[in-house]
Amino acid sequence: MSRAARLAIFLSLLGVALGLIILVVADFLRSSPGRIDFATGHQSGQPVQLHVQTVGAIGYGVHPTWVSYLVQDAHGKWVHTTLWQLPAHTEIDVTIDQYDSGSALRNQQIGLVTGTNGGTASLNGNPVSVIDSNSGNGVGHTFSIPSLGINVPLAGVDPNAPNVCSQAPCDAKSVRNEVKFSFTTPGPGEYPWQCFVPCGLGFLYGNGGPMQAVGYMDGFLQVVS
Ligand SMILES: [Cu+2]
Repeated sequence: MSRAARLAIFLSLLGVALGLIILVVADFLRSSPGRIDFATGHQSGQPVQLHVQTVGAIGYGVHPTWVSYLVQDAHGKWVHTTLWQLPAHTEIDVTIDQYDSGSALRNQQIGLVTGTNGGTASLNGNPVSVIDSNSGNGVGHTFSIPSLGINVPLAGVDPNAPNVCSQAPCDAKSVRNEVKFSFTTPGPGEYPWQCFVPCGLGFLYGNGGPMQAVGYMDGFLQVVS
């Protein structure tokens, strides 16, 4: 092989490698979630209304089949992020619209509601302190902030309902469970939150993919003074 031919092969391989690197970086930048700011302009002493939803498949973006959380911004728009900036020492009134089906929990402990104001949550208007995932439609996800001792199990919807949501953002036309609770933010800091149900279908023990990805089943409360 001539020197020119070898050089041509080398350069074309280099081109392919550079192209792949650019694709990976672009994919990373595109998938990096933004942040919703609930702290700026917040009136001291007023509770913050935090409205989130969980979906069985986000339906768009780089991982359309992944389970995910979404959050509603101040203008009512559903945003695909799990990074929330919140004011310190403030009551956060959370509403979670859970649109995903569920299963029996591997660990019954995470069927308990813990760490919320009053130690309780409401499920479709009824107070609950524990969900028995071995009956009904099981538990689909949890909303848990381990460093604050907060855990709220989210009961699954009937997977055979005629109106199961298949594309986010979901709305009241789809079958859902409405979970409400309040908690109080501590002082400033970064507090990781996550789901503890191994809901990453298709990944080892269900714990990969969306379970390990900020923006899907993990996030941060960025509490500011
Ligand atoms: Cu989950």
